[in-house]
Amino acid sequence: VKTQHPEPIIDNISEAIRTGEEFLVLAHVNPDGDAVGSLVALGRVLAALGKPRVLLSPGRIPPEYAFLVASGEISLSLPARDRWDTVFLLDIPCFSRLPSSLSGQVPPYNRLINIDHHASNSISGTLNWVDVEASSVGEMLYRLFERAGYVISADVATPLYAAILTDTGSFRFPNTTASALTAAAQLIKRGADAAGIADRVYGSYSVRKLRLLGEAFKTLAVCCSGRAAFMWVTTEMLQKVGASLLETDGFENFPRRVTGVEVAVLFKEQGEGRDVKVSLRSKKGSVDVSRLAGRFGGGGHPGAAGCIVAGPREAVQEQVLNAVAEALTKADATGNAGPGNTSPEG
Ligand SMILES: [Mn+2]
Repeated sequence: VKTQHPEPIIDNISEAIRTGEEFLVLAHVNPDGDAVGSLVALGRVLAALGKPRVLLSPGRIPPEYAFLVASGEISLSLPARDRWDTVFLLDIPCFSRLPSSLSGQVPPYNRLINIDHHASNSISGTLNWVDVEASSVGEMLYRLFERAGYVISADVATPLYAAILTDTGSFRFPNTTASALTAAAQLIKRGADAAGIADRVYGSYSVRKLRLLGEAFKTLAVCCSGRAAFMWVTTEMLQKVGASLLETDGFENFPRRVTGVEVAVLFKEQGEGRDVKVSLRSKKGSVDVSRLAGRFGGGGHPGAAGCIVAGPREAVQEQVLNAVAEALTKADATGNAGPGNTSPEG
């Protein structure tokens, strides 16, 4: 008999699934692969258990993750209920990241179950399972399903594998742990097609998206003596190639690839002269970018974070790059380092 560590929180969650009558499952707005994959996988396990459930749309699904979702599987609006029996929050560190259709509020519930891997998680549910060591919520759900003895069919293994694949940046970021790879290996055994999923996620860019990337690359620059790199996606670029902001998913990984860079920044203008979404990545763990993002009202993980800064562009760039420079100087002074979780800010 394999000895398992006692994990009371996981057992409490599986008990809540067993006894729950009706479930509402939520994942964060601007969904990434972990949000979409976790949402769909939990929905399918609840379906296999014969549990009534609603998966509320976290917002428009980026095209590279659309293959994970079956038609009609996600509800665009919340059906009317006085009260939900059990509400799941997946990969949601704070109420401001709830699907925007909820206007920052969880509808009335009997039980709120919070499953996340963000260190910044500030939600106090009925049951809270926040594992900052986990690569992704997908990995956590794999552990939950395995421990609870639920059947992990190929249609559950596929979205969970996609969640782990994308939150580890294709098994490249420091959160690529033995535990993440073990989960991924087990999911392949359960029918996840690793090459097929990677091809759908990374090998299916539209020509438009690649042209937009080309435009963005023209703005790639380094600063802070080569220790930081940044890149822009502007409204003009989107108009020029006929693309939308949805097609910029994954762009934040490119400035991160520059040799010697410790902090990478992607600026995405949210409309002409409007707010700018800033994605921050820390490459070597010298800077905790969740703190940097926090200075602008955002958040995330030490290795991957984001914030929204009010335009215009020049001012945003100056403020953010000044903060990056300060953080690098501070890192030199304190010798701060750590592995850091560089999964996407979701
Ligand atoms: Mn995640």
